[in-house]
Amino acid sequence: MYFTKVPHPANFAYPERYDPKTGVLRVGGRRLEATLQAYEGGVHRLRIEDPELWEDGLMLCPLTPPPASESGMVRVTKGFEIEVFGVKGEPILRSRPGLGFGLMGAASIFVFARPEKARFFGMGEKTFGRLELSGIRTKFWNTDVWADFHWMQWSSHPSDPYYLSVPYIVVDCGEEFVGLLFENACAPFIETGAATTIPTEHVEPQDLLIGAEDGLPTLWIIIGPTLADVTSKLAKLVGTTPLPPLWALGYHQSRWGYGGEKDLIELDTAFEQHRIPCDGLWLDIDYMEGYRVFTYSKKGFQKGPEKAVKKVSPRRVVPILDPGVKLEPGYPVYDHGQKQRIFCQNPQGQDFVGMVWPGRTVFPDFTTEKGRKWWTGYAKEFRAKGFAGAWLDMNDPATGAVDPLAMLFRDGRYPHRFFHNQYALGMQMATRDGFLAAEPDRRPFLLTRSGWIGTSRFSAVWTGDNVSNRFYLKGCIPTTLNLALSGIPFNGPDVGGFGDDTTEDLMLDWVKCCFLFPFMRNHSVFGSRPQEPWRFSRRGTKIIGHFIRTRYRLLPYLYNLFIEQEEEGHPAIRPLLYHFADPQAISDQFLVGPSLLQAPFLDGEPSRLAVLPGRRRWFSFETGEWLKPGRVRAVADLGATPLFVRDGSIVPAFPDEEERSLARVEFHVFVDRVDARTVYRFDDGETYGYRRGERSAVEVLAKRRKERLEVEILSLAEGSGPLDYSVVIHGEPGAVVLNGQKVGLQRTTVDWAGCRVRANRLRLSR
Ligand code: MIG
Repeated sequence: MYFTKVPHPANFAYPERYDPKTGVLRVGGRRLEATLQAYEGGVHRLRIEDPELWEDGLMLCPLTPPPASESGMVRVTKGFEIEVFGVKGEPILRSRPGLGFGLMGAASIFVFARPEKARFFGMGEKTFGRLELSGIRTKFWNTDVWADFHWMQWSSHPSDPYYLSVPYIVVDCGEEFVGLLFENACAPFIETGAATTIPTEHVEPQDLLIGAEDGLPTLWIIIGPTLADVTSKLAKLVGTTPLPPLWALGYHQSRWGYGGEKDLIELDTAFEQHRIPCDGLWLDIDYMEGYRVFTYSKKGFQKGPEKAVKKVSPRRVVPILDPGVKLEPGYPVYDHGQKQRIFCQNPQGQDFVGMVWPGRTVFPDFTTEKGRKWWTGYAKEFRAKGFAGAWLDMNDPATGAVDPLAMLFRDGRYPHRFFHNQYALGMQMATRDGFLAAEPDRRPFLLTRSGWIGTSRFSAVWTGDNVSNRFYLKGCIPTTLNLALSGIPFNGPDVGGFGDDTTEDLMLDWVKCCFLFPFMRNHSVFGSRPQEPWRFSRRGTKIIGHFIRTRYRLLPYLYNLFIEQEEEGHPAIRPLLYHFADPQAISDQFLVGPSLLQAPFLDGEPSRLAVLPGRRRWFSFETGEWLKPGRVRAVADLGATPLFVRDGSIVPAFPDEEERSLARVEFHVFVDRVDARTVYRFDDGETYGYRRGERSAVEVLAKRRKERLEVEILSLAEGSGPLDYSVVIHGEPGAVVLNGQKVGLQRTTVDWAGCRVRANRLRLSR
């Protein structure tokens, strides 16, 4: 498998004839059939079929398009050129003339002329270090980065491809956006204008190429007026992320080396002592007996894992699960799988063998129903031990130094390339089923390393093995943002860095960068400098603790963003471009929901510029002032970070970081010149009750009327009971009226960014 080379368009044959009425398309002497289907809201599917060449139905997780529609915004001309029209009826993207679709053996390609001034985003999980993705040639092939690339490469340079693949690109065509999702798992590739990585004297046309080595070419085309619109439609198509349990949005502590009860208790005690909240305690491979999946080390758990889990409750324990099964007759999991013939085979019809942690290893075939069911049974038992989550590692699949191409699927009938990228997805599906079988009314929580289109329905994602350095700290923002734009909203990096020793400076910057990321977990490799929050100077520990506590205070806001995500497909973390014009496609700032803006320090610089986008003012949490939009210079401060809130916002927060009931919140009102409205929703944070109507909703309105601020709070639904609230006003209001009654104010201070700012709490007589 070549990672960085893609076929040249000149090696493909292009349409000779096309009959739009029958769909018959002749390319390179073959008779193909093209179907273009439009769906409501600007979603389209273009599919080219030839049953002799490509098999249909090889996707483990089918997509869910909106209802079909008669009228579409995509046209295929007689010469089989694809024309994409914008919402205003203008053509915004079209094939390079004559090159609408190309065929080379079983390989396929779509060649689009790059629209003038086009910008590109998405591409799933990439580490190019920038949000905008012009001039990139990339493949989509899940890799085990540390094993597949040299350390000189991954230690501080982009490695590509990466762990998780989503062959998706969103084209900013100027006024409108087009999302292109290539639903084909056979090593697809995308090129966004001639890449500059390999020197050549020839200037190639700036085309946008999308293709694959093999497999049914299915191209989804999503059109919308804004990035937000296209992203939400993509998310619904691939599947939004089901609302996670509240605890999963908390802080997580992991380290390679945590292996049993003793570690869990030590962590529990230390977090308690330092008064730092932490909901997830993670166990890496040492908790198993000799790295055998679904076993529990006798040394680590003298009284069994159930007891240990109970001891650290209500913190949750999340152990790792590797897909590889030790090849060892006598080990029940192996024997059972062997007997049922659920392992992947090699071309000789034997079980394919890789070399991973337990030594010689065989691999469950998650692409078959039978293989998944088999795994589900074990996952169910695992959940029943009390583990509230599972951490799915090595599902790229990692085979160590063994070439995975000899790993075949479905009784050896399918070459590796058809399912390589879907392997992790199958593991996620099977594990989630097991969790639900054991606890049908608890929302499962899974974290995975690799993944594919549809992973969003089953699992959160961490961005794999990074390194404790500034390259990875800086890169984590664009990586997470582009993942979120690619339909993988619940993701985050190893905070502090996995490989190498972190430093106090780096750790503080990392925590300040990621304390509001969708997923926040501190994880590090064995043998590296320990990096739990208390492993730093007293001041450092205090600062880390402060930002973790702030995350906890803001959980009601984050949780509501995840509710919106499940329903509408908007990710919690967003690039500035999501809501504002952003000509620079800023990679070192981001929005958390519509209201919060962060511009963290990433490079140890003494000061930095932050762009405050849009036309409204922004409240600075460092100074307590309202700032005009535009550029501001922020000065580095060890204990603080630039955090801004948009005028016209209401942010629900917990009254303190120990609170876990979503029925008790403070509404923080940020109204300078713009009125604000929000609907806060809550439920038990744990079960599927919310799908049965057990959810409450409260509408909050805040209007500035001259010197007076009018706040209205109305209950819209009480399926999860009434809300106990208070109100905090930021900025300096004159009088405040709440639900028509004048109310008194009480001075208070609020500290979210490492600085105390003055605020006013309403005196509520209740
Ligand atoms: O070969 O389980 O990315 O987070 O700590 C390494 C040990 C296997 C790779 C994961 C990492 C985890 C490690 N795993």
